[in-house]
Formats: sequence, structure tokens, C-alpha cells
Amino acid sequence: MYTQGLLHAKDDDRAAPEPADRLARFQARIDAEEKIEPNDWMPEAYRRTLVRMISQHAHSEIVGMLPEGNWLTRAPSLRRKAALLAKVQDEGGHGLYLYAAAETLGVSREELMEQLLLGKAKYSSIFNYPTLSWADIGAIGWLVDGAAIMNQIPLCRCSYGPYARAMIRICKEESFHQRQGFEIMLTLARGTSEQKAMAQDALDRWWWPSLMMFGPSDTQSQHSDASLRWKIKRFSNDELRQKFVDATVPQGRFLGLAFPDADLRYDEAAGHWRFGAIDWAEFRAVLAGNGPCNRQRLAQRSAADERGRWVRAAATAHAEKRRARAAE
Ligand code: FAQ
Repeated sequence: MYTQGLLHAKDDDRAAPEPADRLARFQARIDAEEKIEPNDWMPEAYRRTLVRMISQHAHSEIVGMLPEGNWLTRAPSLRRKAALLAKVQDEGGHGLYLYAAAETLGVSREELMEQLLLGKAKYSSIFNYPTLSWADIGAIGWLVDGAAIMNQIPLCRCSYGPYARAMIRICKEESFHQRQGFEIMLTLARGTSEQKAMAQDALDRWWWPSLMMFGPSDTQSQHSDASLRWKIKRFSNDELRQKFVDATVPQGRFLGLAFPDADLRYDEAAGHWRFGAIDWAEFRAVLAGNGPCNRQRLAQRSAADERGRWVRAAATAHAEKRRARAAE
């Protein structure tokens, strides 16, 4: 995509040593809140961090389409179906902007997709949990998109221009996603006792995995220090998790639902909702490929890739034919 002409420049840069004065000038630009653009010099570690983070984010968007796509044919009304269809399509679009942003760093989409399908690339832990009832679609919108927005609003100020700009549009769409989810939860919570029980069950199952979305605690986070210094991240994992809990607990109480955490309490002095211990063993197991749906998700993505092969081949042949005709 827009990497044409950038790839060689990056290869040359990567081979070159990174002198201290160049690194210092780069950090000074970051400290001055200047945006780093694809043709600018950047330390190799900065580039690698961005490729890792943006590609994991892109993979999360397209794998995240699967648990929701599961309910497209079973949405309870035409209105619900139309909204869910639009949301799932938005997520496909987010994946595209993000793969394009990663491509500006000199990595191809094919390469990134291969890493995903071979199980070498990570995507968000949250998408390895199953969607067992319609209420799960409400809980995903309310909690998962809610957590995604909390994490992504600061990314609109990320020091790397293409990622920051992609995030602006993505966040606008995520905000609609969060509202559609909350509205489903509100309808269920105000419905029959069976509907309220469905909403409660969804909250019980999605609450802790949503808190895990923010990543390991600050003491365990390997990449946070460098990412904060480079202003890729603006807040630590624990800071964002706390902001999410503070914003979401009052919403759950408004719904009349109970959070599955006996230790949840309001700390008057600090102005924060304090929450219980996260099960990091579960988080690690999901990251290691042993969550409830890891294998299913990758199998579905591989099948989609295989089914789409002829479309990509036909589109490429068509583009080549047009290019040749234009050159005649
Ligand atoms: N799941 O040192 P840190 C969405 C990995 S989008 C899996 O703290 P970092 C939209 C991490 O990659 C959701 N892996 O790492 C939607 C690293 O592994 P590595 C995705 C995780 O990068 C809604 C290792 O653990 N959002 O939901 C997770 O500084 C509804 C050590 O961690 C983004 O990707 C996890 N939860 O902080 C779609 C946002 N947490 O690479 C459909 C951008 C950590 O060394 C439906 N990303 N790891 O092998 C970020 O903000 C950051 O990358 C963090 C992690 C905060 C996720």
C-alpha cells in the first residue's frame, strides 16, 4: 500500500548503527509531541514495537468479528441484526486501516496474516471466549468495546502518525459499538426475569476477561516502559484498567446487575472502585493458546483465508490487466 518506496529506505536504515545523537534527536521530537511519519528516521526498536502492537491490534479486530458473527443469523429482530451487521463490518474495516498502518512500517499484510494463521502472532485474549447467548453480544459491546475505547482514546495521541490517525476514526465507531451493547444489556435487564438472568450470566462470564484485555499488571508488563517513553502508550496497563473499572461499575449498577467480584468496593478517599485479584494464570493460559476457543478461532480464520484465495487472485489479475492496459 503506501509503503511503495519506503521499504528500501527502511532496509538501509535497519542495517545502519543508531548513533546516540540520532537517538537523542528522535527522543527530542517525541518529547516535543511531534508526530513521527513513515519516511522519518526511527530507531529499529521503535519500529518493531509499533509493528508488534499495530499488527496484534489488527488481528484482534478481524478475529473479534468471529464471536459476534456467530450471532448474525440469530439476532432477535431485524433492527438488532442490522446494527450487529454494521458493527461486525466496522471491525473488518478497522482491521484494514490497521494493517495499512502496519504496512507503512515496511511489513507486508501477507506476512502479518501468515504469522496470525501459523499461530505465531498474538491477538486480544478476549476473543478466545465463547458467545453462548444473545446477552453476550450486549456484554461484548458494553464491556469489550468499552475496554477497547478506554485503551484506544489515548492511542489517538500516539507518536506514530499513521496509527494515531487510524485510531481517531476507529474510536468514533467503537463508541457506537459500546452504546449498542449497553442498550442490549439495558433491554435485557429491564425485561423478563429470564432476560435479566441472561444479562447477569453474560456479565459474570465477560467481566474478568474484559479486565485482562488491558494486559499484565505494570510490574509484569515488558513493553510499557519503552512505549511510554516513546509516547506510543500514554497510560500504563493498570492505569487504564482502573479507569475502565471506575467508568463501568456505575453503569452496571444502573443496569441493576451484580459484578462477580466479592472484593469490589468504592474507596471514598481515593475516588476509585477497588477490585479483587485477577486470575493471571487464566490469562497466561489463554495467551499460550489454551483458552476455550483459541483453536476454533484460528481454524475459522484459516478457512476464511482459504475461501477468499480465489477472490484475491482474481482481484490481483484484474488490477494487473488494468495496469497493463493503461501502460499501452
Ligand atoms: N491479549 O508488555 P505488555 C478490540 C501481550 S481491540 C493478548 O503489557 P504492551 C476491538 C503483549 O502483546 C483489542 N496478548 O504489552 C473490538 C505482549 O506480548 P508480546 C486489542 C496480550 O503491548 C471490540 C505481552 O502480553 N487492542 O477489542 C494482552 O505494552 C469488540 C506483554 O504485555 C489492542 O491491540 C491481551 N489482552 O501492552 C473488536 C490495542 N495483553 O508482543 C471486536 C493496542 C498483553 O511481547 C469486537 N495494544 N498481551 O509477545 C495495546 O494497547 C497494548 O499492546 C496492550 C499490551 C495494552 C494490549
